[in-house]
Amino acid sequence: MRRLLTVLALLALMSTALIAPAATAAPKSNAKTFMVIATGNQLPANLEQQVRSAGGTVIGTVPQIGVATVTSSSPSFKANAGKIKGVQSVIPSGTITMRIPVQQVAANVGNPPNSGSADFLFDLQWGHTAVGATSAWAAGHRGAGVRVAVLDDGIDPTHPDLAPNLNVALSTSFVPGETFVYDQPDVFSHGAHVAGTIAAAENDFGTIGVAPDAEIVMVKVLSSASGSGSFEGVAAGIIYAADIQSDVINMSLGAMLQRRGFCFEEGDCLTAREVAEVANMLGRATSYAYQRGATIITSAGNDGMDSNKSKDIFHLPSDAPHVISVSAVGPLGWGVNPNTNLNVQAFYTNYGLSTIDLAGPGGNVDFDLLASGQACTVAGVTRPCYVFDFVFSTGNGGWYWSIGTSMAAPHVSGVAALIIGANGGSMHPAQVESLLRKYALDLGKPGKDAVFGHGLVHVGGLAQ
Ligand SMILES: [Ca+2]
Ligand SMILES: [Ca+2]
Repeated sequence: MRRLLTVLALLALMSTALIAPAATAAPKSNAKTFMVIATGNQLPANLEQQVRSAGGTVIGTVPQIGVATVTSSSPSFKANAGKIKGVQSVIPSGTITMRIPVQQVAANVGNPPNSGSADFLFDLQWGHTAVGATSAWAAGHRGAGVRVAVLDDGIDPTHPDLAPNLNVALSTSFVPGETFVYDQPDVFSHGAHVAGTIAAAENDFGTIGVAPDAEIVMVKVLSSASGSGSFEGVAAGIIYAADIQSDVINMSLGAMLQRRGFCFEEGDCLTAREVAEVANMLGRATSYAYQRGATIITSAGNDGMDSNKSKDIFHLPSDAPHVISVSAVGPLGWGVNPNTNLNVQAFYTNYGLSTIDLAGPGGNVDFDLLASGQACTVAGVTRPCYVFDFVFSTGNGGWYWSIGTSMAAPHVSGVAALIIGANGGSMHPAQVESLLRKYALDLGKPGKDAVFGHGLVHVGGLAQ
């Protein structure tokens, strides 16, 4: 019963974060925000003036894909703006939770004073063993010359593990009123965790990323406080990342949407046709980035669902074109037995034959171990044993453990950075994906399958 309750508690935690739009929307002012989507990738000439005539004000544009953000308090704005020549649709804008940690545990640990240990916390990072990272490092591949844009909720730019590889000048924010810095007092910066898995520095301190010499650019598209973002903000972030010539774009974020319609946190709802327009807009952004040479890697989501089973649901941005969608695996009891299988399908991961491309280490929960209360000590750190099956990485001013497909995707981004680095720092995304598939370890059913896609991401092929 206790185990069942724990499972239910976790699932409840997930589902409240996931499915329903918040019932208590923010107080409404008269002004509403809209996405104006052009017929093609080009915004109509003198759009600002035409929007003004329709009763609105342009507050932002993504001209590369023909998208503008507009506010208006006129009840007839939507109908009027829809008549502007070259405008395909005018749809309500809003935010939706796209940062979905399944569970996280803070870690008040650090390099013991005078321990003499190099990157002491590396020994908690079983994900590196799963993907074979050290074999690539030994062969000289460390991601040098590779730029990875991390679209997320911000970062701690002063963290000793992150600062060496963070490009502060290029880091930016598409969240109104927030800088690229994680601005909350807690340690749980999702963006810092993801960035550290990709490229925490090897500096005799803390943790190490899969590609410890890669460059990180933080592109904030989710609010640090709420984990919410807008679809046009994500699209703008993708375009920005492409325009600064990012080699890899990591998006450990997303939302499961119903094709027949859904509502934003602010209360405005989209029709089926408008949901399709949102998907179309994100597809324009991912296609733009792909054509400019970015390998795009996203988390498949934590709903524990076979996304091929229901035709009414899909996950964005992982189901957008040219995106590598990553499911999650993890051990069950690594703290008890360091030789345990690291590649068990995670209980929360989404899966689906046509949606999953690769699997990555995202962490798992052994519910029996959790219920037992047993404590383990790994690398001098003592915690309940089940915690060690989580992914350990950097946070805001420290480190923490977390699980989710959000943790799996950055392992793939790190491996992609190693592959691109080994090719001199540049590679066509189709070629990157081809090598990711080639080097992956086939798990489960032989060949491509619904849970692991083409297999568990791995760098073994690079080291040969
Ligand atoms: Ca380090
Ligand atoms: Ca397989």
